[in-house]
Amino acid sequence: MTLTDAGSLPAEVLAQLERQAIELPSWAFGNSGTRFKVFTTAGTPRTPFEKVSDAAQVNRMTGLAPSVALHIPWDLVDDFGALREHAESEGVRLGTINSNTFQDDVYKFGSLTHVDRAVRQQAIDHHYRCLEVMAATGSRDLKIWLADGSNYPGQADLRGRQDRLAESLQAIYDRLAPHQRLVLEYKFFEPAFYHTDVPDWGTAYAQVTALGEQAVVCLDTGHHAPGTNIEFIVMQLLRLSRLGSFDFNSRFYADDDLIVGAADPYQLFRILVEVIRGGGFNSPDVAFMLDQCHNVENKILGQIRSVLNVQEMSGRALLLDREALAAAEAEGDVLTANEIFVDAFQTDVRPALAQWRESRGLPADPMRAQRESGYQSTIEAARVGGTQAGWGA
Ligand code: RM4
Ligand code: MN
Repeated sequence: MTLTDAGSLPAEVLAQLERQAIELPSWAFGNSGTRFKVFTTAGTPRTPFEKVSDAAQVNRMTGLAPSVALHIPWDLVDDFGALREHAESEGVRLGTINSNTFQDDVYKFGSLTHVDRAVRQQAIDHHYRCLEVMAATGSRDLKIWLADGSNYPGQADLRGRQDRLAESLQAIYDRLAPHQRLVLEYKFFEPAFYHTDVPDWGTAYAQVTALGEQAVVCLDTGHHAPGTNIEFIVMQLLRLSRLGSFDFNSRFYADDDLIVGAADPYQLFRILVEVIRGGGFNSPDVAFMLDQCHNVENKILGQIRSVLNVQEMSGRALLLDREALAAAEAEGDVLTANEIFVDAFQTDVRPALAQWRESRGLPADPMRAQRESGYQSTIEAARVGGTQAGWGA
């Protein structure tokens, strides 16, 4: 089915889509790559200010991306108040602060889990610094992803590391302001190849529940073993009131950080169905974020494509006829239930969304509008001498 005009999308679906907000990662606008090569691109931001400007351009084209996540220390600036004002002047705000304890030599054998108390304290102090940044930026969420792990059996005491992790996280948690949250992100492997200290949702859940109500889990869609039923995890974390945020991206093999919805649109649909089912859609408790790297494609267009993919798939998921589905489920009518589910997934909402965007003063086709805007040629001329931001900076 193709919904050709905005009127064919139910008003309650449009009302939900109107409130949708997807946070962009500052690092998506810097050059990134693989361990083989980081290709440079013309117009790459030279400063966090320019990354924020590029993110604001995505929001201007789509109306979907009102905030930008920062990575510390990649996005350290002398004056975060000035960065905040810059963001506001561009019509966006600063969002989640992501800590980085994976690039200093001292963290070779771990950070918050390290055997050496002094190294653990250094990692804890980095998070205290992030909390200071959050006070200046007005951010609510401190997101922690750890590279901690080991490469060889016997290299590390798994239990000891888990106990130290709990202690370190508690030290950070205890400094949160009442409105702030600690968001713990899991990932099954990489850079460590034998064990990872926060490898799965269960470990993240166990750690955050021990901390208290202000600690929640981040689900990065690229951080599972192939074949994992991610929507089941979404359901479970929502059921347990601990799903704090998403890092959306897609993958074919490992943590590929490709454009969300590019590798498996049906999986994205299934995830969004569970988010809606569990009350996480447009909920302040569940932050929608992208965590992607555009190694070979244009970065601003890559981000526009990404938020549009999430919007389109949200529209389809909101169309799911839940009453009919519940009836078919109750009757044990397997094939009718599956047809109802697949019907929603197969509904093309793109023409209807284009018309709806236009009715709200947004470009009907944000990709085309960006290509025709002249923004890219302007930044390419203005940012000569731009260096790599983020990875390998
Ligand atoms: C990690 C994780 C984090 C991100 C870093 C750059 O794999 O996904 O969310 O901040 O990469
Ligand atoms: Mn992530």
